[in-house]
Amino acid sequence: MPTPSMEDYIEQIYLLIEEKGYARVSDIAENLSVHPSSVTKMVQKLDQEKYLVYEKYRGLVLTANGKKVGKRLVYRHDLLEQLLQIIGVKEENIYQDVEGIEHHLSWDSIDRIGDLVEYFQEKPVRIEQLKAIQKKNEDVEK
Ligand SMILES: [Mn+2]
Repeated sequence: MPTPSMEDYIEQIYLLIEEKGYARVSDIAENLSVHPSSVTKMVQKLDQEKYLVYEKYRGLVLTANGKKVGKRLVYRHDLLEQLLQIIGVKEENIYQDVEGIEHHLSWDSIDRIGDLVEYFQEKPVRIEQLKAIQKKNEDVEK
């Protein structure tokens, strides 16, 4: 099992390779707001644990397992963003909140949240009903 920090790296590497076709140490460092030397260290660790293959002058490639894990981590992140959007969390809070919670839920909870998101998406009237409750609670707070 990757640690939360390893998960952040695998997730970013997966996204970069999806977007650009490759993941450079400098891009990973920028996206995670860390020093490039930290990236090099973590990349070596991820190489040892067989999530990727790292060659200093040729860049890095995810292994089959690294891709599988990366795909699941990106799915988890996107799903949690969808959940927060549906329940009406302000756009400016969504990314940071997901970064804060994503590592701390079991896959059981993730799958149940998947059901919940589907529940709302299946019938948009359910989202409207939730909004009506929020409106009522906001009025009470005022
Ligand atoms: Mn994330």
